Amino acid sequence: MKCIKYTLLIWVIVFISGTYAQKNFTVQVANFSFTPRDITITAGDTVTFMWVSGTHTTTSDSTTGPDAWNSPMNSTTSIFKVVILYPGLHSYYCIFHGGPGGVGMAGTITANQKAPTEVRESNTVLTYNLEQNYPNPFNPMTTIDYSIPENSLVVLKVFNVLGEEVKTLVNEVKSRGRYSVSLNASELTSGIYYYQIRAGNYISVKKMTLLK
Ligand SMILES: [Cu+2]
Repeated sequence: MKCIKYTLLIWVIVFISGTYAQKNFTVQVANFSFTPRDITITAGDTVTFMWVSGTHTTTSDSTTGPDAWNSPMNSTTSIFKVVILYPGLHSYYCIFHGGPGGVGMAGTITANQKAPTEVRESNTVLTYNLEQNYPNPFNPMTTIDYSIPENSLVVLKVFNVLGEEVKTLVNEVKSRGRYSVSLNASELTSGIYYYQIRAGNYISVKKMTLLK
């Protein structure tokens, strides 16, 4: 019984640590600017608007529902945090010094969809390993599996035949485990591509074919 409990506990911990780590972005609100003005985040991340000077608002009515917000920004309300839940473009502006058209004090938050990365196995013996994508050839979706035996910074990138980087699929510290990451190549042209993983001292490259 005890053993079953511990096994479950390990699975739960691995599951939680394998999910996307939420990040926080800060935008400074001053006379008469948002800095940085345009940011790119992942849906689920938090954006903190930090008051610097003047009297402003940070307002978004570009979406209806939880991602629309309106907050006064003056010295008494100096920090406003919003969790961006939905992928897409979220325009924001200051009511006093700008407007929804992007005139004056206005900016954008581009929220990308969370990468569907997940831990598949964990309590088995693991080595650093990059597996062949499947299906291959593919159009436009394919899956790449990899495993890491210890917590590591994992960088997984896609390159074209000229060695130019075309996509970053993973760039974060991952806990020990086996992972699956999807590649959507809908905006790439047919041809041979390479995907490379760097984790710890491990580097591996594999070839794949996009056939449209
Ligand atoms: Cu303003």
